[in-house]
Amino acid sequence: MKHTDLTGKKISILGLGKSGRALARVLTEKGASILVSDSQPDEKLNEAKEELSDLNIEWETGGHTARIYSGRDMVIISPGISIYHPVLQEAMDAGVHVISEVEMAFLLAQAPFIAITGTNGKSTTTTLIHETLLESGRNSYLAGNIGIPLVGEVGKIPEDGWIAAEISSFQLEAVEHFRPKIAALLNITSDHIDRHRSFQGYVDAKAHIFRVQDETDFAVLNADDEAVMSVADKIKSRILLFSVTKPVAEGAYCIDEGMIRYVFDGVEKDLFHWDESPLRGKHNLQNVLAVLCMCLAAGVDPANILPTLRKFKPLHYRMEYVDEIGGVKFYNDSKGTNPDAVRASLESFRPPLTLIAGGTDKNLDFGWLAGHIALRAAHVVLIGESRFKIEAALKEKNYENITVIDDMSLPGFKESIRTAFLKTPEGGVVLLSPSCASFDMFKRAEHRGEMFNVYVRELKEEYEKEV
Ligand code: UMA
Repeated sequence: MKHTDLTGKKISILGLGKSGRALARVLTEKGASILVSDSQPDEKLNEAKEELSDLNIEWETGGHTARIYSGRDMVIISPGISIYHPVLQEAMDAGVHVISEVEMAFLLAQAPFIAITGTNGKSTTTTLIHETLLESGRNSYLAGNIGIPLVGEVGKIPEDGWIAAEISSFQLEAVEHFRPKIAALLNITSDHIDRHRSFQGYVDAKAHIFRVQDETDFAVLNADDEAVMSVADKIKSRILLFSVTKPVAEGAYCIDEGMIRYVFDGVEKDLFHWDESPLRGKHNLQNVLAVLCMCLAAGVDPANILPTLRKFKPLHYRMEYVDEIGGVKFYNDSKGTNPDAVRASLESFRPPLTLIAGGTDKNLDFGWLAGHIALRAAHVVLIGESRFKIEAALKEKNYENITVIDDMSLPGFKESIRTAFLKTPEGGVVLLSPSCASFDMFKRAEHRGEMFNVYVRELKEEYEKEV
């Protein structure tokens, strides 16, 4: 049983996005004395100020100073703040405890966690296990990196429920006791190298999800992914594997997109043929196999998976079909923020396809992706900070069908969509799948997705007036 008495504790909260605001509210209710600190100037924090106006808390804006740790018992960081931030190093040197929002959520939770991480497929898989648990009559609550801070939810979840938690590598940087009953690592490909300093740093952060587990817990691993399997040796919990290429000792597999089978506690069984699922693509099959492993670990009848898949609606801005203009279909994959996500999205279409890509550079290497783009895209429209880096990678592959949009304002984004439309013949597809973060031009990936849909619809109205 965890015991977290926060009464009278002096706690600083860094970052006043969704996580920081949820932390401020929950911890104030628990009797802690709170200082909130954000790097943005006061005038940019009106929304946070208004939302927290009923709380008696101290404020520091325009940067983080020694105030965040002087005389404090603990510092809690939002996911967007790196553990390498100099002020946090100072805090730790001064002996002040620094933890992440997820760690605090774990300490406050009564219910067990099913935690899902990986470079791609996290939101879909977390939503699928959540909906499968509900389908089977269990209590489940969806939260985490999917957009709902865990710390604001865990207090509402009874002991007999499950917390279906999407967990990012950022959230795993400052965890100590975080121990999911079931933890899944779906895949690891290059992403967030700017934050974790190297690919190995990124893999190490992901592996934290298993660190405190013991043999009574479960780890769900993608047997086909080398980087995922590189962490298997250190895992102490019971491992369930999933594979789309080979049978596994314990877990789930499906070879050549045929029959889905599972092996668990000495029982080997066929579940359903992948053809029966409305979801398509190898990446979705992998997500479903991971869900199957999680069902086995949670003691949930896997027969609940197929009815769940049949009701499942694709998530916003993940290969979302937007509209059709003059025989050209528009797809919004604004959440395709790294090379492997874009590869998977490109493979879902046959040419002619025009790709809109680019955004904030996360120090990623686009060389490998450029090869895939050259094979699949008839034209590429490049936007944002990373436009010249992607252009150079494409030119390395002797690919020349490129338009670079230099205007990094919203009208520039609209122009990129119009250009992509003009470059695409009837029967073709325009795909926004940026392979980059969005902060150079937008508030976040959702904002980029929302604006894409708005501009596609405006373009449609303009087009219909003209013809
Ligand atoms: N800030 C500072 N100091 C800094 C940096 C930022 O004070 O050095 C402040 C900013 O001024 C801002 C606040 O921190 O006011 C933002 O905090 P945040 O970036 O942690 O944002 P939240 O709104 O709390 O959202 C976070 C996750 N954001 C990130 O990981 C960047 C959300 O994931 C998550 O949904 C939410 O918590 C709830 O758990 C978003 C994301 O982009 C979707 N995740 C990455 C991804 O999926 O690739 C990991």
